Amino acid sequence: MKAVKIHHIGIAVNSLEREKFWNQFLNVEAEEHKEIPDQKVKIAFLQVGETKIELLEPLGEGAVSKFLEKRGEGIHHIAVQVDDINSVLTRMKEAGVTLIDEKPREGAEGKIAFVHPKSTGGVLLELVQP
Ligand code: CMX
Repeated sequence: MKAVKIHHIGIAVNSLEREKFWNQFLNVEAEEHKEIPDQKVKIAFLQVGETKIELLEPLGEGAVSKFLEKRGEGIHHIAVQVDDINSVLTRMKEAGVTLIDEKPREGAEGKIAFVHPKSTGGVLLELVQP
């Protein structure tokens, strides 16, 4: 198993209107907008080279609304693409890493699992296997 790349960086925003900044100054357009009701977010994906920026606007009370209340807008998570998410999760679990998802679930971009920031040096980590 190997980390393939930074798949995306999630930024919590009060409104997806923030994407205008990326349009205006960096010439990046959102490739897709999506609502993910079970995660209580609306997202915009902006492709920047090999990596995406995922803007996350809360859709009711959930992880992102809580983050915004506590910390304000900012980087919410970093998503690393891996080629074998099950094997990474198994090895992390065996090593006592705090997993939010012990098994992968279906996310916007394929199989995903979150790892708690307390095991990663304060950054919420998302594993993605498209
Ligand atoms: N990044 C870094 N630290 C974070 C954090 C984040 N995104 N969210 C919370 N924390 C910190 C808190 O500030 C807190 O720190 P202190 O103890 O120093 O105060 C600590 O982690 C624990 O916080 P908590 O209040 O116990 O836990 P929360 O209820 O805030 O939940 C988390 C935190 C990460 C477990 C929860 O947000 C979660 O399960 N996230 C995974 C799912 C998710 O984020 N979905 C939204 C995105 C979906 C998508 O991209 O599609």
